[in-house]
Amino acid sequence: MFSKRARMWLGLIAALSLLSLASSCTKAPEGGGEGPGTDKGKAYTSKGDEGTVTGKVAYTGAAPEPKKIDTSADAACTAKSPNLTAEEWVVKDGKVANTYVYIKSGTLADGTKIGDYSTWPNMPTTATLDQNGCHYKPHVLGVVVNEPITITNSDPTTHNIHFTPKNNPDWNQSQVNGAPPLIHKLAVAEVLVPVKCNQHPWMKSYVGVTKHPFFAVSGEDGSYTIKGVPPGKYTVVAWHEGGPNGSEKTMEVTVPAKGAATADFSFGATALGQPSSLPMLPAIEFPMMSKH
Ligand SMILES: [Cu+2]
Repeated sequence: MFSKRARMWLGLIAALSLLSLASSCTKAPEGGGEGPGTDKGKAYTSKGDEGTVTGKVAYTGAAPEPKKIDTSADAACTAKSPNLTAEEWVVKDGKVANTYVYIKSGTLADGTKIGDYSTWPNMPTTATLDQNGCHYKPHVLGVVVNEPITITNSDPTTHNIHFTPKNNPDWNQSQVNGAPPLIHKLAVAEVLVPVKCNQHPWMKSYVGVTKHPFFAVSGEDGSYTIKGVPPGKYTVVAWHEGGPNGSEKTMEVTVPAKGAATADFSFGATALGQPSSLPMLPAIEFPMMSKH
């Protein structure tokens, strides 16, 4: 009888240990490739006290004039977009559109890091990149890792969309007039991925890829809002294209419970926000720069 009870206990212990093993295995799904939020990391549960980061992006000084694009290489482009201009700087009344603003890092009020999490409430599930009038709409797009980007061709011509990332695989696909949409996903966080068109060298777009949904792109009035941010202290970065890697401004903010933090940025001559730290290279690295 005793041995029967002992065997029962042994069986129970074995079953319990198997159960705990199984649950610990399902806690952290590996692989990070099946869809948004499957990357390794914790899931954030809303506490109902989330706030926002909001602000405006300005241009100080005289904004560069938009350059006219010569579309004569493709008559279909010229016909549809006779007055196409470069979107490197879209400035209206001193406010800058197309600036990608995101939370780069930070610590939540409970001491955890924003990078500890890979699943957040309200992760975006779909984004669209349209080729329309021989330019990309939108010009700057934010997505989360593995979010499907639907690429459409609204033009009576062939485009060849070409993602040129550093951390993700290179990807380029031809899309003829009337072809069904293409779907592309980026599995690794990267700010930002340049996108070009192999048919039309002037076509450019930038896609920011993050593990969290805390990003926004400034509108024509320069404003942006990042919602659902847990209370905490964060480094907010405003990225704007230009040069080989774009230019960044950073700012530290504190998001209060159910409150808003303001982070205004400016580009141009005198700028708000700290320029991101550039490595000080010794002069010997650039002998051609020394004066003779
Ligand atoms: Cu094109």
